[in-house]
Amino acid sequence: MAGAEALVTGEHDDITLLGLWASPFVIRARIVLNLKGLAYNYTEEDIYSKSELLLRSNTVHKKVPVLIHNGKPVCESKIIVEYLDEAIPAINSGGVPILPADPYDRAVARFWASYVDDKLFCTWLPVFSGRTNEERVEAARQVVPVLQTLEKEAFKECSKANQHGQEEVMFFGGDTIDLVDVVLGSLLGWLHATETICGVKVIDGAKMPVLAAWAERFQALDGVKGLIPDAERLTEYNMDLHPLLPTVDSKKTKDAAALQIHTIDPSPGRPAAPLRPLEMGSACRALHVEERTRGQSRQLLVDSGEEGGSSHPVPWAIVC
Ligand SMILES: N[C@@H](CCC(=O)N[C@@H](CS)C(=O)NCC(=O)O)C(=O)O
Repeated sequence: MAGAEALVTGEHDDITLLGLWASPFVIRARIVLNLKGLAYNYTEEDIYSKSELLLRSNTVHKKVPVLIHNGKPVCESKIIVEYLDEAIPAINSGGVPILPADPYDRAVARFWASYVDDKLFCTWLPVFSGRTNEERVEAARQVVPVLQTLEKEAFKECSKANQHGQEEVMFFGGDTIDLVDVVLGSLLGWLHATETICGVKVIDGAKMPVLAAWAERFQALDGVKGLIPDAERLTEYNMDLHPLLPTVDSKKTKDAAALQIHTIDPSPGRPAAPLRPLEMGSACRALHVEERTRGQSRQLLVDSGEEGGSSHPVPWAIVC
């Protein structure tokens, strides 16, 4: 069985990862590939113009990462991590198992890995997509107690720090890294970038000494170094994707003349047409403008800011 042999040695494995440099989900798959010393082809996807390969490899979600192992796609980052662990065991001295050997320890690791995705990531997400700085700051503040739970409960439980009686345990996996290290570690770039995005330091050594020290150790690992994007690059990417919406204060919005909105036809040679005027009623508190890029087309979403109010997607517009 040539296939089974290939799985054991890894020598004949053909591994491709479809990814996106800024994606924590992709980063976790890359960390595991690196830690296991596996050679793989990496293809950077444009998520606004997805490749045929991505579309046919992840027909359900059409998201990255997708691992393609000997022609067979595996989707969803935590499933990819577990798959790599099971299908391609440690193949050299640097290759470590990511899932704990004991079934109960595995269940505990899976619980906290899900907590990272379901609670930490979801709480943090508005730092990335929030429309105003206030929304971002509020989300960042809410992230802090979630991280404190990871520091106080998950780190102890997973690493068995209390049972071993060790002063300092290295990782969630104890002396080596495990699933929780990988899943949480893949978010470090964005957690650090939170400070440059909205001014809130979420992993603060003074308040979270265990987690801050763990983060330093994790990022310094061979196989992780170089994969966690720096805060400036992530912040720039974030601002391109989700620029903070210009907010026109209520005094100005009452004065319709202060606000002129024009569409600009995307096809060259055609004159800009005026956008139908926004209803600037007394309930109008603010005006939000958001540029969205979807595939080839660009849209400007103009939101009158009314309570439960309407948004007017237009092909392209300027606000002055
Ligand atoms: N639950 C998925 C999440 C993957 C995900 O959200 N990927 C994003 C990049 S960070 C993506 O491909 N987005 C493209 C899209 O939503 O169309 C996983 O763990 O792999």
